[in-house]
Amino acid sequence: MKANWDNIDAQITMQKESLANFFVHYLKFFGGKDRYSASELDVYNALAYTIRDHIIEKWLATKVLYNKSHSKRIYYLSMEYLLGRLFSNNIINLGADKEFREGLKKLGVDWEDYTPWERESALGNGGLGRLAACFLDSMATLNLPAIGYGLRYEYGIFRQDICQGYQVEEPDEWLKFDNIWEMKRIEHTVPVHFGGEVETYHIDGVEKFNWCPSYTVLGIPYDMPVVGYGNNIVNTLRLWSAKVSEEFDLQDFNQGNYIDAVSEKVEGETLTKVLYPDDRTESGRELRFRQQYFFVCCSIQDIMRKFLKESSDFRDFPKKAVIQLNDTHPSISIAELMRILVDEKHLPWDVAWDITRKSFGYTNHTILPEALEKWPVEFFQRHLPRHLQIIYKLNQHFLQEVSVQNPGDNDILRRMSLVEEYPQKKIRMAHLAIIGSTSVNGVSEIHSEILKEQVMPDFYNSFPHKFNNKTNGITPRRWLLQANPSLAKLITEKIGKEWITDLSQLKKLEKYADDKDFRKRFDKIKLENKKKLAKLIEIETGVVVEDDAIFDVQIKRIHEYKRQLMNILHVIHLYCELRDHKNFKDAPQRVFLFAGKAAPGYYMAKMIIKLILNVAKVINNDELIKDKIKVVFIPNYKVSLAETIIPATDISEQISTAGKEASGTGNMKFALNGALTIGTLDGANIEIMNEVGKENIFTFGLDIDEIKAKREGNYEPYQLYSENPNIKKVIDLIQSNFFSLHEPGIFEPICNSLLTQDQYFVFADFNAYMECHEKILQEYKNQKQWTKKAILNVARMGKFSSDRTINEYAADIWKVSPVKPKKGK
Ligand code: T68
Repeated sequence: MKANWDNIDAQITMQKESLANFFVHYLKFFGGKDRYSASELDVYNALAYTIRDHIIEKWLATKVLYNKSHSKRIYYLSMEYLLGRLFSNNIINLGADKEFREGLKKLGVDWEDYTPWERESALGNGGLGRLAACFLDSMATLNLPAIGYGLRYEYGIFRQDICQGYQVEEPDEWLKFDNIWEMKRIEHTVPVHFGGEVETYHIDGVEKFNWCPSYTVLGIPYDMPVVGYGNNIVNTLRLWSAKVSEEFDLQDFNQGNYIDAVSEKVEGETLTKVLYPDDRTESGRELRFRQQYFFVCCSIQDIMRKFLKESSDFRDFPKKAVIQLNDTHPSISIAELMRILVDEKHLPWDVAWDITRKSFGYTNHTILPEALEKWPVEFFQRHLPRHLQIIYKLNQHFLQEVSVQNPGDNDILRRMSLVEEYPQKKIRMAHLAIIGSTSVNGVSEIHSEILKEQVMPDFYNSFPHKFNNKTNGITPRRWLLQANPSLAKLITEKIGKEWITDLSQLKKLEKYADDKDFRKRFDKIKLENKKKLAKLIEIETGVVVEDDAIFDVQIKRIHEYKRQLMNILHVIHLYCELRDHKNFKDAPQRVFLFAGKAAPGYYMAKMIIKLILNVAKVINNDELIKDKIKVVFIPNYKVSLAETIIPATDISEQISTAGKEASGTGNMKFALNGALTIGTLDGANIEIMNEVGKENIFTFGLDIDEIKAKREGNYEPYQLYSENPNIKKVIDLIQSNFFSLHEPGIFEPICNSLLTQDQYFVFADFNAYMECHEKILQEYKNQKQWTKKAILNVARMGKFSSDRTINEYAADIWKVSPVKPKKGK
């Protein structure tokens, strides 16, 4: 009998009346549970499956819509996605919030009670991974035909435990229970080859290459839906998982080589076991290199498969596909696409190169030299011998062009080469990404300028047209609508709900900054959010803080350039002042809140955590200061924690050494939720200042030119220490073991590094930072003015929606327009 697809395709619409039935169905027949046996996790699962059904209808329809449109596709390649929890986000984006609540009412189930049961997806380190997640949300919301590609790490970023004040890393077993938001797509499994050697042969006198790899791993895709806000669009995030092919094993098994076969299998499957927890510092590990190729090879095959459904003429490829590289991590794609076009599709080299260059865009996220990826040539020789040949040939052609343009200048050849010769022969992945892309962008105005002027000036001179800026943004759906529902409601009540998809609408709030009643409600919401945070702090750390304290917050990866150290030194300074002058008056309590993970191998960062925790212990228990300061370090920073902390914050610490933070996106989330920023003139802080107005942000410290001058002059931190009594007092106190009575000397490396090098100019900016905080405290006393400023911050954050960012990528780089269903369909 022939299936009747018209009937099968008929949509099962999820009415609020039927929701309860779906839920009960899942709980009973899928979960096998009833009122006696169902746990909270079972209820969560049944709720999530119910929502998933709703999503799948739209997912299928979106695929049909895109296929019919024959539009060019956007392929976003990122080794990291920090999605956070998806349950609430999906419900909100579907617009099913109210239906779901009402539909389940008769069962007495409130879905919001079950959100903590979802295991958070944390397949990323920090800003770069979270940006990718915001971009997915915006691309879906803007009807852009985009697919995100990534890796399905079995273990995401480690869980951070604190043991006697030290960070301890524990595995993040996020897949331990069912992952309801993924669907295995076994039919799209692809092979990935490694190792072996390259044979040369000739056809009609033309030299050809045949890569004979030594082993093969399979890439199995798992698809996750990306729900657009209120537009019935559901895009796809495809994550690859590694598995060793069975036929391959069998050969070895049959030869009696059981142990080797099994260890090879384990070896192959370790490829996607774990996310590398090092952000910004390249650990240069071979497994990471293989992970990158595995990722790229799976994704490019999938992209090719999709392309071939549309056309068989590869010259059309750039018209049908654009591949955006999220940092250099997936940049081997450029060599991989060349290999496919030249070796497998037998296109002439120049034609292949033309296609390749037109198809890629590259986003740079950092200028820290230690984060610019370079892979040893021997890794290529061992695992990707053909790719190495291709890179050498690309380099040869490229350097020929450079030398034509710069006759006699050997130095420029050395600087621009894809190959670094000394001290070890390495491939410079950023150079490959630049020559292989149509567009190279930075993530804030200042960062894009630094990229052109200081990091890649030779490339900028050769290809000025490629370089551009795309200032980062954040999704207002997660970072306001979901994280701060009361504020979102107040805003909607005043200006309507258009701001959710057009954040520039927030401008209309400006007039309410002078409205007493509005300010009162705004303050009340902040206070409620603070109460929630105070509870969380007590649960997580045991520290009791006052609900109406000033919450001063620095939450982000722990890194010297981000200067958590300057923050805690300043806290120690305030503590000394309080002890010395006992000037408590009726000053409000100040809570200095920190959270963030340190890379497991980053000793200094770990010691900074230890210092914060030790200082917290002393200050929080010192009765002499009458609880005027509390210091809190909340362990295991993650997206869901940020969602509680940010809406409760008064002061957002964005204090990196000028020139070091490419953009920052936390800064945007705080300001959008009405926190005032204390920040350096770095990354997106500068653009935030330009939007909110100088009078509504607290900036301080050396700017990039001044930092540069200091670095080039002879900066002597020791002199600053001996001349500045505030700095001296703080450092002497640490060195006296006041905060480390039981572990004397443990903070010597920190003090030493500051006194002898102070690479990130903590001492140089200390006074300015201190004075800025004094100003903040004065201004906080005038609550009316403060709230006014906070409201103006919210009102002027329109620019920092990731919708704006993605619209710019789509228009300037990708040349892709939204795909909308035809009216009446
Ligand atoms: C961040 N970079 C930037 N890198 O530091 C931040 N690196 O200023 C910016 O806002 C953000 O990117 C988004 O553009 C990172 O987060 C990494 O996480 C990373 C991970 C692995 C290797 C290198």
